[in-house]
Amino acid sequence: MRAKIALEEKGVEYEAREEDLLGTKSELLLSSNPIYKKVPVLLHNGKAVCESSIVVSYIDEAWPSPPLLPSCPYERSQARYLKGETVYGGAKERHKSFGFVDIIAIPLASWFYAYEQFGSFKVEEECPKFSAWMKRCMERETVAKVIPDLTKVYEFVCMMRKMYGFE
Ligand SMILES: N[C@@H](CCC(=O)N[C@@H](CS)C(=O)NCC(=O)O)C(=O)O
Repeated sequence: MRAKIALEEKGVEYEAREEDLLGTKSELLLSSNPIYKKVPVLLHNGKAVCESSIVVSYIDEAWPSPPLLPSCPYERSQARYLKGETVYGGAKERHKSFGFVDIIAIPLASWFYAYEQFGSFKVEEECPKFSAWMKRCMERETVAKVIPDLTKVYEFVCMMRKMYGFE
């Protein structure tokens, strides 16, 4: 999702190949990411780029416009720091426009509807600012195009719960 949103933001055309992560992984995935054997992998000019945040950085450098990271080195460092640290807390307070931190964080939010169903809580009530940020991002065309239907994510979680014997 991170890689796809970044490509959408840049207006780059791409071909997406899905992997059956519960079944047999393709030869292409195994040869492109032989160490971790995980998605996503971005294939560009015959070379493989692995690890989602590295893929997003690569996309930002390979297609510089519009930039996903601020031009000021300090602001860039903060965006990279927030990616791993307080993504949910302060990201939107600091960064006014949609960019790197949002792309890293918003796919995680696609799980929240499912968490609400099982956790008896509402993100909107517990974290109103986070919830407002989530809604704004979800309404963005590039995000809406990529993020799956939240009820499908919920169904997936139900399936996983059954598979791992939580029900
Ligand atoms: N830190 C990695 C995590 C990648 C990852 O966990 N990918 C999962 C799907 S979301 C995967 O390929 N799982 C298959 C497996 O672990 O065998 C990233 O952000 O790219």
